[in-house]
Amino acid sequence: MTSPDTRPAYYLTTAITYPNGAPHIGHAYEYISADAMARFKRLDGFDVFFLTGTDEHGLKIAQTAEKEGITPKEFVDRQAAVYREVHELLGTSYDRLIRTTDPDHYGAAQDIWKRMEANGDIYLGKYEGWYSVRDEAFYAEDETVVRDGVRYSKESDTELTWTAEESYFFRLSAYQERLLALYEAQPEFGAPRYRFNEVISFVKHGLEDLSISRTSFDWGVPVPDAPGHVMYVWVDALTNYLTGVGYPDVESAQFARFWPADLHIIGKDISRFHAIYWPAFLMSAGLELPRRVMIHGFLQNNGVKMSKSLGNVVAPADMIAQYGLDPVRYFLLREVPFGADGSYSHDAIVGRKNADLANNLGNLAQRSLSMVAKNCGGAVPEPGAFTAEDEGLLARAADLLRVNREAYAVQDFHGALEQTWRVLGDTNAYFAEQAPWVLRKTDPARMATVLYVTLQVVRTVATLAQPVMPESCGKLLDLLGVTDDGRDFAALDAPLTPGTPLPAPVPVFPRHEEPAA
Ligand code: ME8
Repeated sequence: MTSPDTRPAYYLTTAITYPNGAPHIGHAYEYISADAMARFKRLDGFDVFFLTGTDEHGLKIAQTAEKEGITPKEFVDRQAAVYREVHELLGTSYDRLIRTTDPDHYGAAQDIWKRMEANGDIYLGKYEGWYSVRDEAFYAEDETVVRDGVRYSKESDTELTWTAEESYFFRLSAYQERLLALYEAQPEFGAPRYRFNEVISFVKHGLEDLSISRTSFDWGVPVPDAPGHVMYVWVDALTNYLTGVGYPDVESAQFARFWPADLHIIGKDISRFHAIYWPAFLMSAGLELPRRVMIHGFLQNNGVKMSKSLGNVVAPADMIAQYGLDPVRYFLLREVPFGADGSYSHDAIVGRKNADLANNLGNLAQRSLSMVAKNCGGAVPEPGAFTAEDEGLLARAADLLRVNREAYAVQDFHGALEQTWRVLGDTNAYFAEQAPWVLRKTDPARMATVLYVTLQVVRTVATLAQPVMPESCGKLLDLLGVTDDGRDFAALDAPLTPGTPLPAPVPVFPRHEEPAA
């Protein structure tokens, strides 16, 4: 008999991507951030379920497939494979890659619909309005603008067409007070605060009922008992978060364990869907609400919006080929405070790769490990008595677990890395000042202590940075003689064991090299 899992559960998701076009670095950014979060929680003793995937229904997909002369299903099968490859490339440690065309998802979407209907929140009406195919959303007259005879959404600058059709509606207007009460009672429901405030003020202005079915096309989940109607893609899409953990089987062990979700990570353009529609649907369906919606910003190329027409859309594969996976992961999470908009450029990436990784971490590790290999019999050195300086540095390293936990609790990846690297910077200063290469001749016992302290900091940093740079930190932990079962955060309680044999050191964080012209 296996013993029961006593680990606390943690369930997180990314948005599910529209697989219409080619993956870009904005998608990679979201996957990497969620992956770091998932890995952090696993290393911190949680039983994590990490869901990501593709959003495969809707008019836009149907139209793109038609243009290519294939069926929507053929199109999404091909595109889902493209996104699966991106996840492979990024090393995303997902537990399920959901597709909204997965058979179990149809049952889930229809089940939540029936629950909302049974609660009296769905009625049949007629919709007329300005519709954006790209956004799969209707806009009110005052949210539109006309240029050269064409009407656009002010918010998304996408083209609009006047659409009139019979449609089912969700009584969103009835949820204004309950949503505001939720935001009041759970101020951490949306973050960062400045983005959540936009959502709150939108709700305060009043909510209109939401059109939630379409009759003009059939590429979607059929509305139960309503021939000709398919679900509005957002009802279907948001429900993926339930399907991923076993819904509609609410009695299942998986659903009981993981729902409600602890965290939805999404971009700023879809905050309303996640912080307004989603909790309203769940309230209507009598299901528990997610604990937190973390809204990240948009990435721009050299400060310029990425767009096909500008030809500045960077494919994740190209960026990784140029700089390496872990430097890209580190850069994206270190450079931009999570939540804010950010920018990337060649110089900025190379700067971080060389300064933070090659110099601050790689060089320190390589220098200390080489000295240990040559002068300490290739094993973790035996330290003597610690000086106040040694103690101070070791205490700061030991405190990094708390610092990282606090930062990850609010998805402050940037802050976590900044503070961790500050200790590394101070360790570099310590190493230079203590000059163990001089001590080698004058005081070998003191040299051993300095090397031990340095290795202990490097080991702490390598352990805590695994969520961001799994492969490189894994290699570094190999060099430090840390066994596979000694790499989680609980293992940080025990310092490195003197005498542990170490493999011959090899550099782990190379400097950036420009490809030969
Ligand atoms: O919105 N920088 O899918 P999507 C950072 N299917 N993030 C970006 C970005 C950029 N330049 N561009 C897009 C959808 N994103 C829906 C989601 S969830 C139930 C349904 C983010 O493929 C975007 O904000 O357009 C979103 O979180 C994710 O990438 C997928 O966007």
